[in-house]
Amino acid sequence: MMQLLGNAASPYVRKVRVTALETDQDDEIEMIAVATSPINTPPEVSAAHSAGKIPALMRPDGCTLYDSRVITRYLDARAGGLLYRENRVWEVLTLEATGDGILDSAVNMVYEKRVRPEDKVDHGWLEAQWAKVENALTALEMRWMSHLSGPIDAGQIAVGCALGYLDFRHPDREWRKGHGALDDWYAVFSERESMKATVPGD
Ligand SMILES: N[C@@H](CCC(=O)N[C@@H](CS)C(=O)NCC(=O)O)C(=O)O
Repeated sequence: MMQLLGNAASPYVRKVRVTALETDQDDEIEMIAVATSPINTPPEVSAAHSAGKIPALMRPDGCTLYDSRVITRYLDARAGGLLYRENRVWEVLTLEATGDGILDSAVNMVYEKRVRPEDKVDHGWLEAQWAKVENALTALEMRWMSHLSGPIDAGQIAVGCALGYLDFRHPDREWRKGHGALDDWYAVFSERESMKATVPGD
């Protein structure tokens, strides 16, 4: 049995769980629930992941894997390689990086508001992070819609988890406004069993 250090609120962990479900490996992974923040790292997380983050996948037959992109690619390789198809792997990886980029900014915003004392929260910095998210949403609509409407892959999973996280933590930002094509795509993608089984919660 493999063990996944994670929790149900982390969008990076969700990428891994969706991948496990889509590749039919969910019953081989047990999730060990842990809470992390940049200023509070449980010892089991520091022991498993050098940067003290989740997800980390502990395997009985090999080294512990991190970060989410490494774990999703490992699980896919184990299942036959359909989510990172060789003939378009650079597109898949770039789309995955686009989804992860949205997450990096969106997660940073949550930490800025949650971890910093209220009088030290930098609102200019928050807006600059959101501008990165907006820029990525526009790039997805301008360049990636035809790829997104193809067969499921790791890039789509990353984008799906990123949009789900915007709904979860930044509903006030209304990401759908001005991004109708992405909204339509997500309405269909979020109905997948793997997405419905991993809706984030605290
Ligand atoms: N690039 C990493 C990001 C992982 C990450 O930032 N996870 C958050 C939870 S959502 C975390 O553990 N944060 C703790 C910290 O920043 O120290 C990945 O894709 O796995």
